[in-house]
Amino acid sequence: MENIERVKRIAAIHDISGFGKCSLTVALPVVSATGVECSCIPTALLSTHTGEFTGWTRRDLTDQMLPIARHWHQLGIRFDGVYSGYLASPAQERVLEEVYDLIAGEGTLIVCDPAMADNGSYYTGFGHDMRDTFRRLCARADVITPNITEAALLAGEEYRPAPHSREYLERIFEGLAALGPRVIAVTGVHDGAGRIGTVVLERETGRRYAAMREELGGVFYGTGDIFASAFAALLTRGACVAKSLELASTLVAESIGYTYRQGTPRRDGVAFELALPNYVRRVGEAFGHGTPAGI
Ligand code: PXL
Repeated sequence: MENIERVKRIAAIHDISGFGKCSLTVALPVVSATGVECSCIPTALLSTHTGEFTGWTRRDLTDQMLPIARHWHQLGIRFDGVYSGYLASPAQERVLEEVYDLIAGEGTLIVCDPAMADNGSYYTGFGHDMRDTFRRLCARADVITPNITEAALLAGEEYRPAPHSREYLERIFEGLAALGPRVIAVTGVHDGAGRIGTVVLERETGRRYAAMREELGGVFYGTGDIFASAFAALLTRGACVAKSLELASTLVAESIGYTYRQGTPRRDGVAFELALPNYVRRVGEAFGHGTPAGI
């Protein structure tokens, strides 16, 4: 037998929005494209995401989450990563805690994307109780990936539109670090020089990393989910924080680039499908194409 890398496995816990390319419809392809297996526990089923669409259908799947996790536990399935995002309600916090107890062992990377707000406001149907829920869930996570609105809410800071000063970011990172995660990635940061991107604090080393690119203006739906899916999968597969940030950010930037040039409606999501081939190639190079000599 050839000595090749074992395929790592992630449990993605998100809603499935049938149209609009976010949450599970993004996590499944992006995690797979990273060379990581993606199992999923849907938190809710919607016809579309809730941003800029009206009239969407929605079914809360809280009652399915624990039975799924119990079945996996009975089967002895092990997970290298558990990556959660959009929850149907604050009541899913307790369910998620139990899911962690059932499927996350020692060495399982817990990634929490506190998907609850953007551009200074909560998503439809959410309020401060969701912020309190995510504060507790982020305390249990190794890695968190809030956007700047979510980061300000979690850190107890006021939301400020762009640009984001160094001193404002410092206060936000301090507040998030107090919650306890090892790696904090804040997306949607504007540097005041026409650039937008992600700033990461790795607490063990105190190192900060930033991936900033020219801003194209406006809102691109689903980009936070693309970033978090790639970042979670790269870290779970074993890449370092710097490489994970670089690869995940490039995937997001290229997806936005294709969408911008195509001029498709923003609410429909970004054309990440066109950016995936390059992403897969870069991931392959980074990991030595599955040989044990990767990063
Ligand atoms: O992309 C985050 C997200 C996920 N799921 C649902 C959403 C949103 C953002 O609006 O509405 C259902």
